[in-house]
Amino acid sequence: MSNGTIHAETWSQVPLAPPDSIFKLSAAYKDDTFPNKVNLGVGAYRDDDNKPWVLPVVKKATKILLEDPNLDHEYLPITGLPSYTTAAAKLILGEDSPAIASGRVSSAQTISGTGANHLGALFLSRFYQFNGDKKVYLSDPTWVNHFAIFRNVGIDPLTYPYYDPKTIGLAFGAFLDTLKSLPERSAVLLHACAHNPTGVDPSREQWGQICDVFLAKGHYAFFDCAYQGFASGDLDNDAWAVREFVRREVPLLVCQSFAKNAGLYGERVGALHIVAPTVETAGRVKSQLSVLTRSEISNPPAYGARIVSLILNNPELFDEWKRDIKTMAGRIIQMRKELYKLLTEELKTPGNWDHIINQIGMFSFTGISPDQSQALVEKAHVYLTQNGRISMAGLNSHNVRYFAESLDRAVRGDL
Ligand code: PLA
Repeated sequence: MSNGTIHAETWSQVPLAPPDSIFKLSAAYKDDTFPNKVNLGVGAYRDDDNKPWVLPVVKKATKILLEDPNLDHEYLPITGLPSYTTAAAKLILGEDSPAIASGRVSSAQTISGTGANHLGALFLSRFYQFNGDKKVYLSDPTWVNHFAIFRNVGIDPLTYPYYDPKTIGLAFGAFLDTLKSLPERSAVLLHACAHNPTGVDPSREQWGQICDVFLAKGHYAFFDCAYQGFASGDLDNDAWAVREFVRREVPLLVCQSFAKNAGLYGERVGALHIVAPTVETAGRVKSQLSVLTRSEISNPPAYGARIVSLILNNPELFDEWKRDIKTMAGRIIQMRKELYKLLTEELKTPGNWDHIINQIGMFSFTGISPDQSQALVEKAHVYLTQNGRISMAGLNSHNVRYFAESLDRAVRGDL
């Protein structure tokens, strides 16, 4: 039965969605013909010539992989490449992790960090014994996609105070008080390191106090770790909070991504690790991760996981990778220093800019207003998210001065 009217009305009720707040910036930047345009939107590493950087260790691993006579294109197991997930768990939880030693970690390979967040959220939605309605508490602010990821699986995302605009730092007192006031056994998302978008992380002492509250209230820690290595340049350092929570036996899971630290953005290499209280529980958890994965993606993509597996399981490649990470983290730290110097010493931009050097990781939360951000995009061809977040990796020795001058003018209202 063909009916033109019905056909024309199909999907007529679908509302037009706005473009993605982060990826729309990459598209606009690409289309912009202004020679001095600057892309500080998406958190993707660029070298000093503004080029995507294929890590030398990734090039080596790729060569090994392609020359392997046994390479085939079969399906991976449903929960992923075992040599990858096992090594990935060790990378985040630690070589000597008590949870790994006692067989209490259930790991599944995921479609990068986003897939790990999704699978973790889906697992919680199905199996977590929520204290009342399904809710998760996210830092205010957080990676904007967290909201949609939890809503997609029927978990209501709420926020806890995290960032204090007055100090451009952590709102630690309010954060801790809120954790204490939440219902027992609340699910709380924590950024493992290099908080996105603020670049503000708790100190070790503060993490200790956060952990105390999690234990006292029986909260569930949903760790998102998309930037291991990017905060300090050291993989172990950046995993400290997660390992401390595991050591103190807070119930938790970790979402892991190799997009940033291995520069494998498009390969979508990630993992979800759920730390269970017993080996027996871990087995049941893993069986359900398998069922969920099977119905959603059947089994994960092989290529990126094979590359990361080669790097993690070969001591020489692993050492080389650590050097590559230091190169990336080091360049970002250098850019922080240069930007800070330009704003404070040369341009004498009004305001305090200490946060530029105090914040860590891929991003800086500049503290400028949405209007000032908008002016930078529209008038200076500097692309950044409306909340004033800049991806430090988009700055380099050639454009940092142009950016500093544009920011200075935006702050003075001269753009
Ligand atoms: N978690 C956090 C906190 C992130 O910032 C990102 C990526 C992810 C997870 C997911 O990354 P993946 O799926 O690529 O592993 N955030 C980026 C990109 C870099 C994005 O928005 O997807 C960002 O610019 O915020």
